[in-house]
Amino acid sequence: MTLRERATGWLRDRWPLRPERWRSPLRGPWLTAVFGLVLLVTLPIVVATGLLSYMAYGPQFGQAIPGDVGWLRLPVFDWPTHPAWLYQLTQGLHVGLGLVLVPVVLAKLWSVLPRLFAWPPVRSVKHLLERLSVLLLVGSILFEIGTGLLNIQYDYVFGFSFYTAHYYGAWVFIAALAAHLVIKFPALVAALKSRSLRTELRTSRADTQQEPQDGGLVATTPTKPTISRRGALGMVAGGSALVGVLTVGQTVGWLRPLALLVPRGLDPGDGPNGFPVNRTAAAAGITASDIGPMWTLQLAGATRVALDRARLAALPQHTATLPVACVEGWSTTQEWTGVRLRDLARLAGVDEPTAARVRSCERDGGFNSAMLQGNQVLDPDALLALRVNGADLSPDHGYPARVIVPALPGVHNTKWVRSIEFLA
Ligand SMILES: Nc1nc2c(c(=O)[nH]1)N[C@H]1C(S)=C(S)[C@@H](COP(=O)(O)O)O[C@H]1N2
Ligand SMILES: [Mo]
Repeated sequence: MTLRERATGWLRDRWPLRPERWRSPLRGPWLTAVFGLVLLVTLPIVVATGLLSYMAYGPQFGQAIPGDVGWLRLPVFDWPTHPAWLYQLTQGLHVGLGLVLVPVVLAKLWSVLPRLFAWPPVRSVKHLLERLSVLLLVGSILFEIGTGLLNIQYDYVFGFSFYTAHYYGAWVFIAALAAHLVIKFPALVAALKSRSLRTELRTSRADTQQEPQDGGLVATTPTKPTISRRGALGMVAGGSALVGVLTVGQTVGWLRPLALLVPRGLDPGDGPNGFPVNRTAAAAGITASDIGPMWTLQLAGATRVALDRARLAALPQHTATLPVACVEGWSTTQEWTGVRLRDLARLAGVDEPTAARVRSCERDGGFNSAMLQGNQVLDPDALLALRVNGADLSPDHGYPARVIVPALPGVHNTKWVRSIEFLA
């Protein structure tokens, strides 16, 4: 034996994660491929809806984050106003599906642990490249899950912009996933064909046998199975179902008591204004005098107009049932009444606005202004709402007046509106 062989042999025997340590008889290419197939079908939906959310924020106005993404720029289009639940659907899918898939991602990682910690870590240049792509893949998905989870819990522990990090992290993940697919697709197909799902779902623990040795995933010194493959798949599916049940209440109102993961409390109170509040008037620094009897709405366009609340309430009113759909995944659909934005544009002398800038009474902070596209101003259901569910807006929901536009990301439905400037 050469010195080199002896040295690597010595290291290998002392490597705490050496192959003999992974002893589950369930690990094997087929099980890994089943988890892989589930993720292959679903993760692209999470990625696509995430990128759509970026588009919905209005990158053409520089109000999507990060603002300048260089050659990663996506095609610019006006985010539609129909169907009104479009952003509720895309963002609900992004956050909801992202959460539901966490158990599957963890199971997939568990299934390939022996390979992640294989010894020697690198055998050839090709092997090195393959391992680098896996490192980026695993690193980026854990990063996206971690930042996403922290964000929906409003826990900005990290010292960087969530949006910027989550956006670039997504592109690392997209690139690594593409490379992984090119490398692994033939193995995925072969592994899926190697066993029948139906048979596995009928196999008890006592009858559970290892997959044939593959020189990687399948244990060389297996223990007896403590669970069948059917049981393992059921456990992962059950974990996903549990997360799903704890999540749907974010959108489906009557299931809200089950939404244990929502950070803003389970009970938004009752009455016409009894629905979730993202930022309260107090948290936004809105004072009683900001929204008291002296409040007026300032309109600007071809002319300037100031309207107090009584004059606004005397204008033709329109009612529409529309969701507030927050980027953090929760949404709530209510019946809003107020003045059409296009009527206000006309009052300001702009019949065909190409955009509008809405400002709130807040002194500073990221939420005190939002740009709307022309189609978002002109939609017949786009409102400056004064009332919700038949009652005046509460201060927390934006009294004296708030914007509510179909399919608009929640954050741009500005509350406590002070001024609207219509651009021609
Ligand atoms: N002026 C102002 N408008 C705002 C906000 C804010 O903080 N300030 N929060 C936005 C966000 S992020 C969301 S999701 C919705 C929530 O509306 P709600 O609190 O009435 O449910 O309001 C939006 N409008
Ligand atoms: Mo939001």
